[in-house]
Order: sequence, then C-alpha cells, then structure tokens
Amino acid sequence: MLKKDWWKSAVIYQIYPRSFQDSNGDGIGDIKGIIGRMEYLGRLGIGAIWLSPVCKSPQKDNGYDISDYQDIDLMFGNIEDMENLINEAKKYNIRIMMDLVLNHTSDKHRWFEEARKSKDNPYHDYYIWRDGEEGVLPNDVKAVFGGSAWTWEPSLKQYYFHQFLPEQPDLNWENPKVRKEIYDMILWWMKKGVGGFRLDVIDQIAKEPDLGITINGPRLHEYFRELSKETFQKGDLITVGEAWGADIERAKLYSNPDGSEFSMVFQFEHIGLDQEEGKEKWDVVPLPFLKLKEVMSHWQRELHNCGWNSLFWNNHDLPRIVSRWGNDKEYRVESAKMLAILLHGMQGTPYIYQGEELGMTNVRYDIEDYRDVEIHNMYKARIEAGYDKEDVMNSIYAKGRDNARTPMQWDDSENAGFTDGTPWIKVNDNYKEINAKSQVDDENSIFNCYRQLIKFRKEYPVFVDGDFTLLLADDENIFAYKREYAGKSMVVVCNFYGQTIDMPLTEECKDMELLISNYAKGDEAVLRPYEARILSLIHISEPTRLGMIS
Ligand code: TEU
Ligand code: CA
Repeated sequence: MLKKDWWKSAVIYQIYPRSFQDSNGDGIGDIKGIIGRMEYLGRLGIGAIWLSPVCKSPQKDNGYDISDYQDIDLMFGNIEDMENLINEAKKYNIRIMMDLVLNHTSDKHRWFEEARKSKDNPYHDYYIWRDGEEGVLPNDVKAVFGGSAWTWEPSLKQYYFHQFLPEQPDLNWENPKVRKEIYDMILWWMKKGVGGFRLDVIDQIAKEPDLGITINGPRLHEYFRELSKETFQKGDLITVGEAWGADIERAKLYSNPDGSEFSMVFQFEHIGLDQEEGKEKWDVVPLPFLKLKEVMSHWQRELHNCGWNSLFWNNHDLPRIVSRWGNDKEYRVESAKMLAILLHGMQGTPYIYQGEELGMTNVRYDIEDYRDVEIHNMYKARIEAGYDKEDVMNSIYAKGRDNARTPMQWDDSENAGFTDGTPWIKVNDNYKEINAKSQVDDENSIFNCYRQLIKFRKEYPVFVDGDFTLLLADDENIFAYKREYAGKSMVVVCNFYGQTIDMPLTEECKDMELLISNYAKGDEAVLRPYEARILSLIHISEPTRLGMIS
C-alpha cells in the first residue's frame, strides 16, 4: 500500500455538528463542543472526521444550503474555532474533512442574490434559468423534497432550477466562472489545513434539466477530473463523492486508483434495498436479506484492485441501522456489534455515524417534535392525499432523517450531557441506558467493539487488502465471507437474525483463532442470536489478544 493511501486503513467518523455537543447552552451543537470531545474520538481510534456543513447558512436544510462557503455559521462558531478544531484534531492524528455542497447554494448566497437582480447581471449565469410564463412549468422534473424543481422569479419572468428546496438553487456547472470560483474556495480551505472533503450529491452537478437528466449527466466525469486536478491533487487529501446514482462501472471512475477523480465513492445500492423499485422511500418494505448479501459481495469483488468503496450503514439522512436491520430491543447490543463486525471485515473505508458506536436507536416522536423539512413536507402531502395518519407516522418512525439527528447521548444527566439549554430537537428518551459514559470503560460495550475493529484494520493488512469470497450464498440467516491476502486468511460469520442456528462453517474454520466476537465463549457449533465472529489464521500479537472482546 502506498503511503498516500493512508485512508485505506483508516476509519472515518461522521459528525453532525448541530447534534454532537453544545458548548454554550443555546441548544445547538457547535465547533467548540466538538473540540471538547476530541479525547473521546481519539480513544475510538478514528483517522478522520467528516464534518457535516458548518459554513454560513440560513439552515433551511440544516446547513446543506450554504450562503457563504468561506465563513462559519455563527451558530457553530467562527473561522478561528475551525482552525482550532483542525489543530486539536491533528494532535490525535485525526484529519478534518469538510462537507462540500457544490450542487447548489442557498438562495441567500451573494451569487444568487445578484443573479436574480437582472438577466444581464454577471452572476445570472451562475444558476439555471428558463424563460416562461407564470404557472406554466418548463417541465415536470420534481424536487427531492417534494414539489416542482422549478420556481418562478416574477421580477425576471423566469424559472430557476433546484433539485432540492426552492431555497437551494442549483449551480450552473457549465459556466467555467462557477467552476473557477469553486476551485478557489476549495484551495482556500486546503490552505487552512483541511484534510479532505466529502462531496454532497456530486452525481447531480452535471444536470441537463431540459432533458430531465438530474443524475449522471454527460459531463459529470469531465467535471470531476477538472475539479480534482485544479484542487485535490495539489495536496494530500482524502475525498469521497456521495453518489446515489453510481453503478459499479461509474464507481470505478470515481475511485480510479490513478487519483484522477476522488479517493473513494460513497454509493447506496445496499441502502437502496430498503426501498422497493418504483416506490417512494416512505413505503416500508421488508429487508431482502439474500439480495443484501449479493449486492454487498458484488461491490466487494468488482472494486477489488480497481476502485475503493466506502463501507457504511448510517449517515445523517438514514435511520439508525440497529433499528432497521438489527434488533433495537432484546438484542440491541448483540445486533449492533454484529452489524459493526460484518461491515468492518470488508474491503473499503468504514464510516461510523455519531452514536452508531453506542448503538443509538430510532425515535418515535409526535409530528410537531420533528424538525426535518423533508418529514414535514411528506407528512403534509400524504395527509392531504388521504393517507392514514398512523401509516404516515410509521413511515417516519422507520425512515425519517431525524432518527439520525437526535442529540448525541453522552451520559445519563439531563439532556444526555448534550446541552445545558433546550436542545433544538428532543433527546431520545433512552439516554439513561444508552450513553457514552457507560460504555467507554466497559470492555464489552459496543463502543469498545468498534474500537477493537478500528485497531484491527490498522494492524492486519488482510482487512485492507484481502480479496473477498462470499460463503453460504444461499443461507437465509447467515452472512459469511472469507478474506485472503498474502497467504493469510480470515472468515467473518454473522447470524443476521434472532434465533440460535447451527454454525455450518466449522470445517472451514477448524484451525482458526477467534479474533473478535459479540458473545462470551460458548458452543462453537451454534450461532446464537445475532452472533458474529471473525476467525483467522493471522498470528495474533499479544497486545491484541489482551484487548480482545469476548
Ligand atoms: O443528500 C442527498 C440526497 O438526495 C438524499 O440523501 C436525500 O437527502 C434523502 O434521500 C432524502 O430522503 C445530501 C445530504 O446528505 C442531505 O442531507 C441534503 O439534504 C441533500 O444532499 C441536499 O444537499
Ligand atoms: Ca451552541
């Protein structure tokens, strides 16, 4: 492995700043709060933090609507706080990755305020406009958060294009001036010592609105290569492109080992299984387990040696995995660890979303306690369309983005140690049981399971470089696979469900040592509910053995 590929053995931790740690009692997490929790993150052993947006923003979409890329929102702190964060993190060998929202800006960005002044304003072409008539939409392209993707600007008698909220107008990437402004801004952050970038909905920048093309537009990879050359390649950065629309062939371009685009791709095919073809995300369907195995294995095999994947179950847009595909009741701890072990044994760079390392769960709030604009837009639309209120609420419980956005649960004090004030969104009321304080010193905790997995990835090349073979492809309960590298091999076996079953791989694992498991030693010939094991022929060094979780 080349030294520049340090991120292949690192684990990335995503922080959603407004929900991580408040430092001044206003109920909103902030940068100083993150600095105060650096020791916790250092202890976990992560290599980088992906920080959801902290730039200046009217917060219509919690910071994914940026009004100034080169300033920090007052709510989170200021530029000096950001510089302190970068330097503090460095002490723990942690890099800060910023979230670059380049598909759109806020409608309060100076560029858009200029752009909407007149058709010949120099900034007009920074956005996408179509002449028209009020009430007659240019076409029927829909916005992700509901409604049309076109909004009427009366003073110009034009529509502008937005794939998300009307307050998030899409940038016109065809305009070289836009691209140049973006590169200058990125170089400015690089000079400040930022260690990398996560690129928000980057597969949507090359749109062709008239043709109804929003994702994977014709010039997409041309833009990526220019962006990478003009910015990222001038430093030692880790970059990851968010791409709901990337299939394997495209993903190989995103993460081309020649470094021409990004370090890695963040694709969602496994997550997409939680949604039925042709239906909306809100229509809840059962997990197609065999399909999950097939999809994840396919990516493992196909990107081996020709690309690099992100490994994740969660982010700030997704429900808590232990509540979706684990069991957040009697087997919460076991299933949270199983999901962690399953993922961290694969090839790619793992991502942990804040609280995942504690087994934080989904919530069930009254509608007025939710904060996400997407939830409220959907609720309104479905109630108006005559849906049953109970069904609508069940969709929100299962899929709502606020499941991931409740405050981080630090301890069992009021508001879970997140804030001294009133939190911007309610704390999950299970915080007395589920919190960091009760887990960091408990060697059997979910936190320490993650810590151990992160350590393995740094110690054993087979985790990073090994090839992948799916075992027991047709087994309806077990997800098992083998990794091999330079004569060393390991087997990962996970019981994905809540019944005790036979362990069919005893022969395969005969001479192997247990590296990690989520249960105390028991009958090797069975797998208990959600039991997971990593077995290996790696020669385990003494310190690792001591740190082993049983
Ligand atoms: O999300 C991209 C996106 O389209 C989805 O994740 C979407 O938010 C989700 O499917 C809705 O159910 C990115 C960010 O991660 C998200 O938080 C932002 O809202 C969005 O872009 C716009 O910037
Ligand atoms: Ca605050």
